[in-house]
Amino acid sequence: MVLIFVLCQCCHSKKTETAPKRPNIVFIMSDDHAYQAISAYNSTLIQTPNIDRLASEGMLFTNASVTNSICAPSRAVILTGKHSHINGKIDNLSPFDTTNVTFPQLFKTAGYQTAMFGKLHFGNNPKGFDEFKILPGQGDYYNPKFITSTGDTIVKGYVTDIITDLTIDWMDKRRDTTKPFLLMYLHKAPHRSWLPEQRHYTTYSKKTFPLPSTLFDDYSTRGTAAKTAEMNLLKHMHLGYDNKLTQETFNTLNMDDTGLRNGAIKRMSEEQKAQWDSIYNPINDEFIAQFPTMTDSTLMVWKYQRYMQDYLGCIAAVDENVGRLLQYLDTHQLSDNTVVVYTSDQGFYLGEHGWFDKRFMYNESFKTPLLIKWPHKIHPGTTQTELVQNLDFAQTFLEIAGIQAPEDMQGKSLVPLLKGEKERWDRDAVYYHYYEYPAEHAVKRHYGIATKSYKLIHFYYDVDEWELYDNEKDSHELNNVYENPDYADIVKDLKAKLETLRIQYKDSDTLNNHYIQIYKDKGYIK
Ligand code: SGN
Ligand code: CA
Repeated sequence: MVLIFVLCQCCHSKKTETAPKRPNIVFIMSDDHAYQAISAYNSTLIQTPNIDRLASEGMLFTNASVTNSICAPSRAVILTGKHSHINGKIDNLSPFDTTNVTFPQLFKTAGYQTAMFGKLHFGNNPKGFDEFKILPGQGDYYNPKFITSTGDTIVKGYVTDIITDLTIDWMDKRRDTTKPFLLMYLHKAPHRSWLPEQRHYTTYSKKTFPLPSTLFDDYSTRGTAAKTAEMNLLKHMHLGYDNKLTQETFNTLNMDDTGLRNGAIKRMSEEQKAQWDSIYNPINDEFIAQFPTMTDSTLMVWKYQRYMQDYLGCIAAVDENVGRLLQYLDTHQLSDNTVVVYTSDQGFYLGEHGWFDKRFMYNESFKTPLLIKWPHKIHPGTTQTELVQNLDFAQTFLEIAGIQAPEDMQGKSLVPLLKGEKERWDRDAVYYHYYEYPAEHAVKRHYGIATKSYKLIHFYYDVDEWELYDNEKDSHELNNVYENPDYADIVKDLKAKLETLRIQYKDSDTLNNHYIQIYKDKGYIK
Protein backbone atom coordinates (compact mmCIF):
# COMPACT_ATOMS: atom_id res chain seq x y z
CA MET A 1 0.00 0.00 0.00
CA VAL A 2 2.86 2.35 0.91
CA LEU A 3 4.17 1.88 -2.63
CA ILE A 4 0.85 3.02 -4.13
CA PHE A 5 0.87 6.22 -2.10
CA VAL A 6 4.48 6.99 -2.97
CA LEU A 7 3.61 6.45 -6.62
CA CYS A 8 0.59 8.73 -6.27
CA GLN A 9 2.71 11.42 -4.76
CA CYS A 10 5.18 11.17 -7.63
CA CYS A 11 2.41 11.35 -10.25
CA HIS A 12 1.03 14.33 -8.42
CA SER A 13 4.27 16.31 -8.24
CA LYS A 14 4.78 15.81 -11.98
CA LYS A 15 1.23 16.91 -12.69
CA THR A 16 1.06 20.09 -10.63
CA GLU A 17 2.01 22.52 -13.40
CA THR A 18 -0.37 21.19 -16.02
CA ALA A 19 -3.28 19.43 -14.31
CA PRO A 20 -6.41 21.39 -13.32
CA LYS A 21 -6.28 22.57 -9.73
CA ARG A 22 -7.40 19.83 -7.38
CA PRO A 23 -10.47 20.96 -5.40
CA ASN A 24 -10.36 21.89 -1.73
CA ILE A 25 -12.70 19.96 0.53
CA VAL A 26 -14.46 21.50 3.51
CA PHE A 27 -16.19 18.82 5.56
CA ILE A 28 -18.64 20.35 8.02
CA MET A 29 -20.15 18.02 10.59
CA SER A 30 -22.29 18.84 13.57
CA ASP A 31 -23.12 16.48 16.40
CA ASP A 32 -26.66 15.08 16.71
CA HIS A 33 -28.13 17.48 14.15
CA ALA A 34 -31.49 16.01 13.10
CA TYR A 35 -32.42 16.55 9.45
CA GLN A 36 -35.82 17.66 10.78
CA ALA A 37 -33.99 20.76 12.08
CA ILE A 38 -32.65 21.96 8.72
CA SER A 39 -35.10 24.05 6.72
CA ALA A 40 -34.00 22.49 3.41
CA TYR A 41 -35.58 19.28 4.80
CA ASN A 42 -38.33 20.67 7.01
CA SER A 43 -39.16 24.29 7.57
CA THR A 44 -41.58 23.90 10.49
CA LEU A 45 -38.98 24.05 13.29
CA ILE A 46 -36.19 26.42 12.28
CA GLN A 47 -34.84 28.42 9.37
CA THR A 48 -31.24 27.51 8.46
CA PRO A 49 -30.58 29.70 5.42
CA ASN A 50 -26.81 29.19 5.42
CA ILE A 51 -26.89 25.40 5.54
CA ASP A 52 -29.71 25.48 2.99
CA ARG A 53 -27.41 27.34 0.59
CA LEU A 54 -25.52 24.08 0.08
CA ALA A 55 -28.75 22.53 -1.20
CA SER A 56 -29.78 25.42 -3.41
CA GLU A 57 -26.28 25.63 -4.88
CA GLY A 58 -25.69 21.87 -4.73
CA MET A 59 -27.35 18.60 -3.79
CA LEU A 60 -29.71 17.61 -0.95
CA PHE A 61 -29.68 13.90 -0.06
CA THR A 62 -32.99 12.65 1.32
CA ASN A 63 -31.89 9.05 1.89
CA ALA A 64 -28.50 9.51 3.56
CA SER A 65 -27.97 7.25 6.56
CA VAL A 66 -25.29 6.10 8.98
CA THR A 67 -24.08 2.54 9.50
CA ASN A 68 -24.08 2.82 13.33
CA SER A 69 -25.98 5.71 14.89
CA ILE A 70 -23.61 6.86 17.59
CA CYS A 71 -20.93 9.53 17.67
CA ALA A 72 -17.41 8.10 17.76
CA PRO A 73 -18.25 4.98 15.71
CA SER A 74 -19.79 7.18 13.02
CA ARG A 75 -16.62 9.29 12.93
CA ALA A 76 -14.48 6.16 12.66
CA VAL A 77 -16.62 4.92 9.75
CA ILE A 78 -16.26 8.30 8.03
CA LEU A 79 -12.49 8.45 8.46
CA THR A 80 -11.76 4.83 7.53
CA GLY A 81 -14.48 4.10 4.94
CA LYS A 82 -15.07 0.82 6.80
CA HIS A 83 -17.95 -0.52 8.88
CA SER A 84 -17.59 -0.52 12.69
CA HIS A 85 -17.01 -4.28 12.86
CA ILE A 86 -13.97 -3.87 10.56
CA ASN A 87 -12.43 -0.64 11.90
CA GLY A 88 -13.03 -1.92 15.45
CA LYS A 89 -14.67 1.25 16.85
CA ILE A 90 -18.03 -0.32 17.64
CA ASP A 91 -19.01 2.07 20.46
CA ASN A 92 -18.13 5.30 22.27
CA LEU A 93 -16.27 3.34 24.96
CA SER A 94 -13.46 1.57 23.11
CA PRO A 95 -10.45 3.56 21.86
CA PHE A 96 -10.05 4.14 18.12
CA ASP A 97 -7.40 1.84 16.67
CA THR A 98 -4.95 4.31 15.17
CA THR A 99 -3.37 1.65 12.97
CA ASN A 100 -6.43 2.08 10.72
CA VAL A 101 -5.67 4.05 7.56
CA THR A 102 -7.85 7.18 7.45
CA PHE A 103 -8.62 9.24 4.36
CA PRO A 104 -7.00 12.46 5.72
CA GLN A 105 -3.69 10.57 5.97
CA LEU A 106 -4.01 9.74 2.27
CA PHE A 107 -4.80 13.36 1.48
CA LYS A 108 -1.72 14.55 3.35
CA THR A 109 0.50 12.01 1.59
CA ALA A 110 -0.94 13.12 -1.74
CA GLY A 111 0.06 16.73 -1.12
CA TYR A 112 -3.02 18.27 0.44
CA GLN A 113 -2.74 20.59 3.43
CA THR A 114 -4.98 19.14 6.16
CA ALA A 115 -6.56 20.60 9.29
CA MET A 116 -9.19 19.58 11.84
CA PHE A 117 -11.03 21.85 14.29
CA GLY A 118 -13.72 20.89 16.80
CA LYS A 119 -15.11 17.63 18.09
CA LEU A 120 -13.54 14.25 17.29
CA HIS A 121 -14.43 12.20 20.40
CA PHE A 122 -11.88 9.41 19.87
CA GLY A 123 -9.89 9.61 23.08
CA ASN A 124 -6.76 9.89 20.95
CA ASN A 125 -5.44 12.50 18.55
CA PRO A 126 -6.16 12.38 14.82
CA LYS A 127 -3.47 11.26 12.40
CA GLY A 128 -2.84 12.88 9.05
CA PHE A 129 -3.38 16.51 10.01
CA ASP A 130 -0.93 19.38 9.61
CA GLU A 131 -2.84 21.12 12.36
CA PHE A 132 -5.63 20.18 14.75
CA LYS A 133 -7.42 21.73 17.70
CA ILE A 134 -9.95 19.30 19.12
CA LEU A 135 -12.26 19.23 22.12
CA PRO A 136 -11.49 16.60 24.75
CA GLY A 137 -14.25 13.94 24.60
CA GLN A 138 -17.66 15.59 24.28
CA GLY A 139 -16.22 19.06 24.93
CA ASP A 140 -17.95 22.00 26.59
CA TYR A 141 -20.28 24.69 25.29
CA TYR A 142 -18.91 27.56 27.39
CA ASN A 143 -15.21 28.49 27.70
CA PRO A 144 -14.14 25.10 26.30
CA LYS A 145 -10.79 23.40 26.52
CA PHE A 146 -9.02 22.31 23.31
CA ILE A 147 -6.29 19.74 22.75
CA THR A 148 -3.56 20.73 20.30
CA SER A 149 -0.35 19.00 19.25
CA THR A 150 1.53 21.42 21.54
CA GLY A 151 -0.69 21.15 24.63
CA ASP A 152 -4.11 22.06 25.99
CA THR A 153 -5.66 25.49 25.94
CA ILE A 154 -8.91 27.01 27.24
CA VAL A 155 -10.60 29.46 24.92
CA LYS A 156 -13.12 31.91 26.39
CA GLY A 157 -16.46 32.19 24.65
CA TYR A 158 -19.06 29.96 23.03
CA VAL A 159 -17.94 26.72 21.44
CA THR A 160 -19.64 27.05 18.03
CA ASP A 161 -18.26 30.56 17.53
CA ILE A 162 -14.81 29.49 18.72
CA ILE A 163 -14.53 26.45 16.43
CA THR A 164 -15.38 28.75 13.52
CA ASP A 165 -12.87 31.38 14.68
CA LEU A 166 -10.14 28.72 14.83
CA THR A 167 -11.09 27.41 11.38
CA ILE A 168 -11.17 30.83 9.74
CA ASP A 169 -7.95 31.84 11.51
CA TRP A 170 -6.23 28.78 10.03
CA MET A 171 -7.50 29.53 6.52
CA ASP A 172 -6.48 33.15 6.90
CA LYS A 173 -3.06 32.81 8.45
CA ARG A 174 -1.63 29.35 7.98
CA ARG A 175 -3.03 28.06 4.74
CA ASP A 176 -0.38 27.08 2.21
CA THR A 177 -1.73 28.67 -0.95
CA THR A 178 0.45 26.42 -3.12
CA LYS A 179 -1.56 23.36 -2.01
CA PRO A 180 -5.22 22.33 -2.06
CA PHE A 181 -6.65 21.78 1.40
CA LEU A 182 -8.82 19.33 3.30
CA LEU A 183 -10.53 21.01 6.22
CA MET A 184 -12.60 19.19 8.82
CA TYR A 185 -14.78 21.72 10.66
CA LEU A 186 -16.61 19.73 13.36
CA HIS A 187 -19.19 21.22 15.69
CA LYS A 188 -20.00 20.00 19.16
CA ALA A 189 -23.46 21.55 18.90
CA PRO A 190 -26.28 20.60 19.09
CA HIS A 191 -25.23 17.72 21.38
CA ARG A 192 -26.90 17.21 24.75
CA SER A 193 -27.18 19.09 27.12
CA TRP A 194 -28.04 21.79 24.59
CA LEU A 195 -26.65 25.09 25.91
CA PRO A 196 -27.28 27.90 23.42
CA GLU A 197 -25.43 31.21 23.27
CA GLN A 198 -27.07 34.29 24.77
CA ARG A 199 -28.09 35.84 21.44
CA HIS A 200 -30.04 32.65 20.70
CA TYR A 201 -31.47 31.57 24.06
CA THR A 202 -32.86 35.08 24.45
CA THR A 203 -35.06 34.59 21.40
CA TYR A 204 -35.52 30.80 21.24
CA SER A 205 -36.71 30.55 24.86
CA LYS A 206 -39.78 32.58 23.82
CA LYS A 207 -40.74 30.33 20.89
CA THR A 208 -43.19 27.44 20.75
CA PHE A 209 -42.89 24.60 18.28
CA PRO A 210 -45.37 22.23 16.61
CA LEU A 211 -45.72 18.88 18.39
CA PRO A 212 -44.66 15.76 16.48
CA SER A 213 -47.65 13.51 15.73
CA THR A 214 -45.98 10.57 17.56
CA LEU A 215 -45.03 12.49 20.74
CA PHE A 216 -47.34 10.32 22.85
CA ASP A 217 -46.33 7.01 21.26
CA ASP A 218 -46.83 4.07 23.65
CA TYR A 219 -44.69 1.65 21.54
CA SER A 220 -47.44 -1.00 21.70
CA THR A 221 -47.07 -1.89 18.02
CA ARG A 222 -43.30 -2.49 18.22
CA GLY A 223 -41.07 -4.97 20.04
CA THR A 224 -39.19 -5.04 23.33
CA ALA A 225 -36.42 -2.69 22.23
CA ALA A 226 -38.66 0.34 21.66
CA LYS A 227 -40.57 -0.38 24.88
CA THR A 228 -37.47 -0.66 27.06
CA ALA A 229 -35.36 2.18 25.60
CA GLU A 230 -34.69 4.96 28.09
CA MET A 231 -34.99 8.07 25.97
CA ASN A 232 -38.56 9.19 26.56
CA LEU A 233 -38.97 12.91 27.21
CA LEU A 234 -41.43 12.42 30.05
CA LYS A 235 -39.65 9.56 31.78
CA HIS A 236 -35.97 9.99 31.02
CA MET A 237 -35.26 13.61 30.21
CA HIS A 238 -33.99 15.35 33.34
CA LEU A 239 -35.79 18.49 34.43
CA GLY A 240 -32.52 19.84 35.86
CA TYR A 241 -29.81 18.57 33.54
CA ASP A 242 -31.73 18.84 30.29
CA ASN A 243 -34.49 21.36 30.93
CA LYS A 244 -32.32 23.66 33.07
CA LEU A 245 -34.52 23.94 36.16
CA THR A 246 -32.47 25.01 39.18
CA GLN A 247 -31.95 23.54 42.62
CA GLU A 248 -33.96 26.46 44.08
CA THR A 249 -36.90 25.46 41.89
CA PHE A 250 -36.75 21.87 43.10
CA ASN A 251 -36.49 23.06 46.70
CA THR A 252 -39.48 25.32 46.27
CA LEU A 253 -41.53 22.48 44.77
CA ASN A 254 -40.27 19.95 47.31
CA MET A 255 -39.08 17.75 44.45
CA ASP A 256 -36.21 15.38 45.00
CA ASP A 257 -36.55 12.99 42.07
CA THR A 258 -35.27 15.25 39.35
CA GLY A 259 -32.02 13.53 38.42
CA LEU A 260 -28.87 15.29 37.40
CA ARG A 261 -28.11 18.99 37.66
CA ASN A 262 -26.48 20.74 34.76
CA GLY A 263 -22.80 21.02 35.73
CA ALA A 264 -21.88 22.63 32.41
CA ILE A 265 -23.49 25.88 33.54
CA LYS A 266 -20.73 26.15 36.17
CA ARG A 267 -18.18 26.85 33.42
CA MET A 268 -19.83 30.19 32.67
CA SER A 269 -18.13 33.40 33.73
CA GLU A 270 -20.03 35.62 36.17
CA GLU A 271 -21.18 37.77 33.31
CA GLN A 272 -22.29 34.80 31.19
CA LYS A 273 -24.12 33.33 34.19
CA ALA A 274 -25.88 36.63 34.97
CA GLN A 275 -27.11 36.84 31.37
CA TRP A 276 -28.23 33.20 31.50
CA ASP A 277 -30.10 33.74 34.78
CA SER A 278 -31.90 36.78 33.43
CA ILE A 279 -33.60 34.52 30.87
CA TYR A 280 -33.74 31.13 32.60
CA ASN A 281 -34.84 32.30 36.07
CA PRO A 282 -38.20 33.54 34.79
CA ILE A 283 -38.65 30.14 33.05
CA ASN A 284 -38.10 28.50 36.46
CA ASP A 285 -40.63 30.88 38.05
CA GLU A 286 -43.23 30.05 35.42
CA PHE A 287 -42.63 26.34 35.96
CA ILE A 288 -43.15 26.76 39.71
CA ALA A 289 -46.47 28.47 39.03
CA GLN A 290 -47.64 25.85 36.52
CA PHE A 291 -46.38 22.69 38.18
CA PRO A 292 -49.24 22.11 40.67
CA THR A 293 -51.77 21.78 37.85
CA MET A 294 -49.57 19.88 35.39
CA THR A 295 -50.60 16.44 34.16
CA ASP A 296 -48.25 13.93 32.53
CA SER A 297 -49.26 15.19 29.12
CA THR A 298 -48.82 18.89 29.93
CA LEU A 299 -45.45 18.10 31.51
CA MET A 300 -44.48 16.16 28.37
CA VAL A 301 -45.40 19.13 26.19
CA TRP A 302 -43.55 21.53 28.51
CA LYS A 303 -40.43 19.37 28.34
CA TYR A 304 -40.69 19.10 24.57
CA GLN A 305 -40.92 22.90 24.20
CA ARG A 306 -37.96 23.47 26.58
CA TYR A 307 -35.98 20.83 24.71
CA MET A 308 -36.70 22.39 21.32
CA GLN A 309 -35.94 25.92 22.55
CA ASP A 310 -32.45 24.93 23.67
CA TYR A 311 -31.69 22.39 20.92
CA LEU A 312 -32.79 24.71 18.11
CA GLY A 313 -31.06 27.67 19.79
CA CYS A 314 -27.81 25.69 19.48
CA ILE A 315 -28.53 25.06 15.80
CA ALA A 316 -29.14 28.74 15.16
CA ALA A 317 -25.47 29.32 16.10
CA VAL A 318 -24.31 26.46 13.88
CA ASP A 319 -26.19 27.92 10.93
CA GLU A 320 -24.84 31.43 11.50
CA ASN A 321 -21.31 30.09 11.74
CA VAL A 322 -21.66 27.97 8.61
CA GLY A 323 -22.67 31.28 7.00
CA ARG A 324 -19.46 32.91 8.26
CA LEU A 325 -17.37 30.11 6.81
CA LEU A 326 -19.13 30.19 3.42
CA GLN A 327 -18.71 33.95 3.40
CA TYR A 328 -14.99 33.56 4.00
CA LEU A 329 -14.71 31.16 1.06
CA ASP A 330 -16.67 33.60 -1.11
CA THR A 331 -14.69 36.70 -0.23
CA HIS A 332 -11.37 34.91 -0.69
CA GLN A 333 -12.27 33.53 -4.12
CA LEU A 334 -12.13 29.98 -2.77
CA SER A 335 -15.76 28.95 -3.31
CA ASP A 336 -15.38 28.15 -6.96
CA ASN A 337 -12.86 25.36 -6.38
CA THR A 338 -14.10 24.08 -3.02
CA VAL A 339 -16.41 21.16 -2.33
CA VAL A 340 -18.44 21.90 0.81
CA VAL A 341 -20.20 19.08 2.64
CA TYR A 342 -22.63 19.44 5.54
CA THR A 343 -23.66 16.42 7.58
CA SER A 344 -24.14 15.20 11.14
CA ASP A 345 -22.58 12.20 12.90
CA GLN A 346 -26.11 10.77 12.98
CA GLY A 347 -29.73 11.82 13.14
CA PHE A 348 -31.71 12.54 16.32
CA TYR A 349 -35.22 12.31 17.75
CA LEU A 350 -36.92 15.65 18.25
CA GLY A 351 -39.83 14.23 20.21
CA GLU A 352 -40.85 11.71 17.52
CA HIS A 353 -41.98 8.53 19.32
CA GLY A 354 -41.72 10.61 22.51
CA TRP A 355 -37.93 10.35 22.25
CA PHE A 356 -34.69 12.29 22.32
CA ASP A 357 -31.26 10.75 21.48
CA LYS A 358 -30.50 8.27 18.64
CA ARG A 359 -28.95 4.73 18.29
CA PHE A 360 -31.98 3.01 16.67
CA MET A 361 -32.20 2.05 13.04
CA TYR A 362 -35.58 3.79 12.91
CA ASN A 363 -35.61 6.76 10.53
CA GLU A 364 -34.92 9.81 12.68
CA SER A 365 -31.65 8.40 14.02
CA PHE A 366 -30.67 6.20 11.08
CA LYS A 367 -30.95 9.00 8.54
CA THR A 368 -28.58 11.91 8.69
CA PRO A 369 -28.59 15.25 6.89
CA LEU A 370 -26.34 15.46 3.85
CA LEU A 371 -25.89 18.48 1.62
CA ILE A 372 -23.02 18.84 -0.85
CA LYS A 373 -21.99 21.80 -2.97
CA TRP A 374 -19.49 21.23 -5.77
CA PRO A 375 -19.49 24.13 -8.21
CA HIS A 376 -19.54 23.23 -11.92
CA LYS A 377 -20.09 19.53 -11.17
CA ILE A 378 -23.34 19.31 -9.20
CA HIS A 379 -26.36 20.77 -10.89
CA PRO A 380 -27.59 23.41 -8.37
CA GLY A 381 -30.78 22.63 -6.50
CA THR A 382 -30.74 18.85 -7.10
CA THR A 383 -32.54 16.48 -4.72
CA GLN A 384 -30.94 13.07 -4.51
CA THR A 385 -33.07 10.14 -3.32
CA GLU A 386 -30.54 7.30 -3.72
CA LEU A 387 -29.42 5.33 -0.63
CA VAL A 388 -26.08 6.69 0.51
CA GLN A 389 -24.18 6.36 3.80
CA ASN A 390 -21.45 7.98 5.86
CA LEU A 391 -19.45 4.89 4.85
CA ASP A 392 -19.21 6.42 1.35
CA PHE A 393 -17.57 9.73 2.28
CA ALA A 394 -13.92 8.58 2.29
CA GLN A 395 -14.06 7.10 -1.22
CA THR A 396 -16.05 10.10 -2.47
CA PHE A 397 -13.49 12.61 -1.25
CA LEU A 398 -10.59 10.50 -2.50
CA GLU A 399 -12.13 10.31 -5.97
CA ILE A 400 -12.84 14.04 -6.00
CA ALA A 401 -9.17 14.67 -5.15
CA GLY A 402 -7.91 12.12 -7.67
CA ILE A 403 -6.37 9.92 -4.98
CA GLN A 404 -6.53 6.14 -5.28
CA ALA A 405 -8.77 4.64 -2.55
CA PRO A 406 -7.44 1.54 -0.76
CA GLU A 407 -9.18 -1.60 -2.03
CA ASP A 408 -10.41 -2.62 1.41
CA MET A 409 -12.57 0.48 1.92
CA GLN A 410 -16.19 -0.65 1.99
CA GLY A 411 -18.20 2.32 0.73
CA LYS A 412 -18.93 3.60 -2.74
CA SER A 413 -17.84 6.90 -4.20
CA LEU A 414 -20.82 9.26 -4.58
CA VAL A 415 -19.16 11.03 -7.51
CA PRO A 416 -21.48 9.43 -10.13
CA LEU A 417 -24.49 10.73 -8.18
CA LEU A 418 -22.93 14.15 -7.72
CA LYS A 419 -22.30 14.40 -11.46
CA GLY A 420 -25.79 13.19 -12.33
CA GLU A 421 -24.54 9.89 -13.81
CA LYS A 422 -27.12 7.62 -12.17
CA GLU A 423 -26.44 4.83 -14.65
CA ARG A 424 -23.14 4.34 -12.80
CA TRP A 425 -24.98 3.75 -9.49
CA ASP A 426 -26.53 0.39 -8.61
CA ARG A 427 -27.11 0.17 -4.85
CA ASP A 428 -30.52 -1.06 -3.71
CA ALA A 429 -29.93 -1.65 0.01
CA VAL A 430 -27.77 -0.52 2.93
CA TYR A 431 -26.54 -2.27 6.06
CA TYR A 432 -26.67 -1.14 9.69
CA HIS A 433 -25.26 -2.48 12.97
CA TYR A 434 -25.52 -0.91 16.46
CA TYR A 435 -23.65 -2.47 19.40
CA GLU A 436 -23.53 -0.33 22.49
CA TYR A 437 -25.84 -2.30 24.79
CA PRO A 438 -26.17 -2.01 27.73
CA ALA A 439 -25.44 1.69 27.90
CA GLU A 440 -27.08 5.01 28.54
CA HIS A 441 -30.58 5.02 26.95
CA ALA A 442 -30.63 1.18 26.95
CA VAL A 443 -31.10 0.70 23.22
CA LYS A 444 -30.69 -2.98 22.40
CA ARG A 445 -28.10 -4.25 19.95
CA HIS A 446 -29.41 -4.70 16.43
CA TYR A 447 -28.44 -5.00 12.81
CA GLY A 448 -30.56 -4.70 9.72
CA ILE A 449 -31.11 -3.80 6.11
CA ALA A 450 -32.90 -0.84 4.57
CA THR A 451 -34.13 -0.45 1.01
CA LYS A 452 -36.04 2.56 -0.26
CA SER A 453 -39.28 0.81 0.66
CA TYR A 454 -38.61 -1.47 3.63
CA LYS A 455 -36.54 -1.87 6.74
CA LEU A 456 -35.82 -5.23 8.35
CA ILE A 457 -34.22 -5.14 11.80
CA HIS A 458 -32.91 -7.96 13.99
CA PHE A 459 -32.54 -7.21 17.71
CA TYR A 460 -30.23 -9.80 19.21
CA TYR A 461 -28.26 -10.62 22.34
CA ASP A 462 -30.74 -10.64 25.26
CA VAL A 463 -33.75 -10.82 22.93
CA ASP A 464 -34.17 -12.40 19.52
CA GLU A 465 -36.74 -10.23 17.76
CA TRP A 466 -37.25 -9.17 14.17
CA GLU A 467 -39.10 -6.07 12.99
CA LEU A 468 -40.22 -5.13 9.51
CA TYR A 469 -41.46 -1.68 8.48
CA ASP A 470 -43.20 -0.79 5.27
CA ASN A 471 -41.80 2.71 4.83
CA GLU A 472 -44.06 3.55 1.92
CA LYS A 473 -47.27 2.86 3.84
CA ASP A 474 -45.99 3.63 7.32
CA SER A 475 -43.63 6.60 7.15
CA HIS A 476 -43.55 6.96 10.96
CA GLU A 477 -42.57 3.31 11.41
CA LEU A 478 -45.34 2.62 13.87
CA ASN A 479 -46.33 -0.89 12.77
CA ASN A 480 -44.04 -3.85 12.91
CA VAL A 481 -45.40 -6.09 10.14
CA TYR A 482 -42.80 -8.84 10.47
CA GLU A 483 -45.44 -11.43 11.48
CA ASN A 484 -48.02 -10.22 8.97
CA PRO A 485 -48.48 -13.04 6.36
CA ASP A 486 -48.93 -10.46 3.59
CA TYR A 487 -45.26 -9.62 4.00
CA ALA A 488 -43.92 -13.20 4.14
CA ASP A 489 -42.30 -13.00 0.68
CA ILE A 490 -40.78 -9.62 1.44
CA VAL A 491 -39.31 -10.93 4.69
CA LYS A 492 -37.81 -13.89 2.83
CA ASP A 493 -36.36 -11.67 0.15
CA LEU A 494 -34.95 -9.13 2.61
CA LYS A 495 -33.40 -11.83 4.79
CA ALA A 496 -31.58 -13.21 1.76
CA LYS A 497 -30.38 -9.70 0.83
CA LEU A 498 -29.32 -9.06 4.43
CA GLU A 499 -27.25 -12.24 4.39
CA THR A 500 -25.62 -11.18 1.13
CA LEU A 501 -24.73 -7.79 2.63
CA ARG A 502 -23.33 -9.41 5.77
CA ILE A 503 -21.09 -11.56 3.61
CA GLN A 504 -20.12 -8.63 1.37
CA TYR A 505 -19.20 -6.46 4.38
CA LYS A 506 -17.65 -9.37 6.28
CA ASP A 507 -20.00 -9.15 9.28
CA SER A 508 -21.24 -12.37 10.91
CA ASP A 509 -22.56 -14.03 14.06
CA THR A 510 -18.96 -15.01 14.81
CA LEU A 511 -18.04 -11.31 14.90
CA ASN A 512 -21.15 -10.52 17.00
CA ASN A 513 -20.00 -13.12 19.51
CA HIS A 514 -16.47 -11.74 19.43
CA TYR A 515 -17.73 -8.26 20.33
CA ILE A 516 -20.10 -9.68 22.95
CA GLN A 517 -17.18 -11.54 24.51
CA ILE A 518 -15.22 -8.26 24.73
CA TYR A 519 -18.14 -6.69 26.65
CA LYS A 520 -18.25 -9.74 28.93
CA ASP A 521 -14.50 -9.57 29.56
CA LYS A 522 -14.81 -5.91 30.45
CA GLY A 523 -17.68 -6.68 32.78
CA TYR A 524 -20.22 -4.54 30.85
CA ILE A 525 -22.52 -7.56 30.45
CA LYS A 526 -22.86 -10.97 32.08
C1 SGN B 1 -23.73 11.38 26.39
C2 SGN B 1 -25.18 11.80 26.52
C3 SGN B 1 -26.09 10.77 25.92
C4 SGN B 1 -25.66 10.44 24.53
C5 SGN B 1 -24.21 10.01 24.56
C6 SGN B 1 -23.65 9.65 23.22
N1 SGN B 1 -25.50 11.98 27.91
O1 SGN B 1 -23.45 10.29 27.21
O2 SGN B 1 -27.40 11.26 25.93
O3 SGN B 1 -26.44 9.41 23.97
O4 SGN B 1 -23.44 11.08 25.06
O5 SGN B 1 -23.71 10.76 22.36
S1 SGN B 1 -24.95 13.27 28.67
O6 SGN B 1 -25.54 13.21 30.01
O7 SGN B 1 -23.50 13.22 28.73
O8 SGN B 1 -25.37 14.42 27.96
S2 SGN B 1 -22.68 10.82 21.22
O9 SGN B 1 -23.18 11.78 20.25
O10 SGN B 1 -21.43 11.25 21.78
O11 SGN B 1 -22.60 9.48 20.68
CA1 CA C 1 -23.51 12.42 17.98
